[in-house]
Amino acid sequence: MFNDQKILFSGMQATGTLTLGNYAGALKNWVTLSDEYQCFYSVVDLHSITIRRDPADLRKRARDLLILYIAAGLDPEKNCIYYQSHVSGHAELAWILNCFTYMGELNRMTQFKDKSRKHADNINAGLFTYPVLMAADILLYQADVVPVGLDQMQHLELTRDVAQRFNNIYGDVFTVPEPYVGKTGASIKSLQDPSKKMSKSDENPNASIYLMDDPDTIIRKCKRAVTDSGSEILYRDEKPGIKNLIDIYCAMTGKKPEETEKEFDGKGYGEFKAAVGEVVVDQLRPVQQRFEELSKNKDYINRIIKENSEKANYYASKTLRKVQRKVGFPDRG
Ligand code: ATP
Ligand code: LTN
Repeated sequence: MFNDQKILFSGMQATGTLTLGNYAGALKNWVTLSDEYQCFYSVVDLHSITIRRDPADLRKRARDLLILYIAAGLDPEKNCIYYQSHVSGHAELAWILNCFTYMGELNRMTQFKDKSRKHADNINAGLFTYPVLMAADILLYQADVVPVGLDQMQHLELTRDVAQRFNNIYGDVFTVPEPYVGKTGASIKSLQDPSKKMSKSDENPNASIYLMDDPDTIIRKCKRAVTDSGSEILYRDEKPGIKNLIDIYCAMTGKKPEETEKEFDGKGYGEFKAAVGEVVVDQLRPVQQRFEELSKNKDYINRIIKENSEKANYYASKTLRKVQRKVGFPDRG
């Protein structure tokens, strides 16, 4: 499509304030991957309205998220950073793919089951077909790889199945994407309950470190993180609290768990927790500073939004036109 680089697509919802889990498990890897791939990173706002949102709040969070992508180190001149709602092809392709996805497949999606339990008063059709929109996001850009957390793997499998099904009928229309699960930081857990993942929608603010938390708050949250009985810094499944803190430390420093165990051999939980807090503060400081600067630079951000949405629309419509032709819609002359 562009040069000989492979294509990568990923996206995040602007549903809350990003956590360290989102950063370590997604954003940080995105930055590394952006050297190797031609990347599309979307703020997936169409997905966001599957749950009722306050409009002003959604608009603000979506813009902050887009700025955060850049603040985290993604070059917006090189990567296509854009709002999903600015490219109508996502919704158009999603409709077509809806007609190639079975109810039975969607019924099996665990995220749908979880979210319908959580939002029992608003189990809308969008929530049900959410994975089809996600498939459209990916297939629209003919993505070769999709970095996702393990929680999204089922959706990616569905995307592959739908792409293959479509290709079997109409010939090679879609690239069948491969998942990419990062080596480090695959799953950061809640600081208050290490059996759950750290999540931006967690109601307990002490459970998550937010990317915009100030240093004192970060240090305090790390100190208060639940730990296990015993006193040694060991990377063991039986010690999920300490294991999680080691994962955080490793994600921030690039060190391995064994190295971390050695580094803190003979030291106590208190000292280790303080060290975790410090490395998180050090990592997040430049991101926070850049976010503040970029947020003030409205003209620059507006230009990025405009240019990148044009770029995304260009590539999206190429695929969309092809798909429309294949299924039998009339030519546009
Ligand atoms: P929500 O609470 O709204 O479901 P979330 O915090 O779980 O949000 P998502 O929007 O589902 O986050 O995910 C955005 C990206 O961050 C995905 O790639 C996901 O895999 C990754 N991610 C989310 N939470 C974690 C985590 N705790 N550890 C590692 N990666 C994570
Ligand atoms: N469902 C994903 C966000 C998402 C996505 C995508 C990720 C929407 N479309 C396409 C990768 C590729 C989530 O909630 N993390």
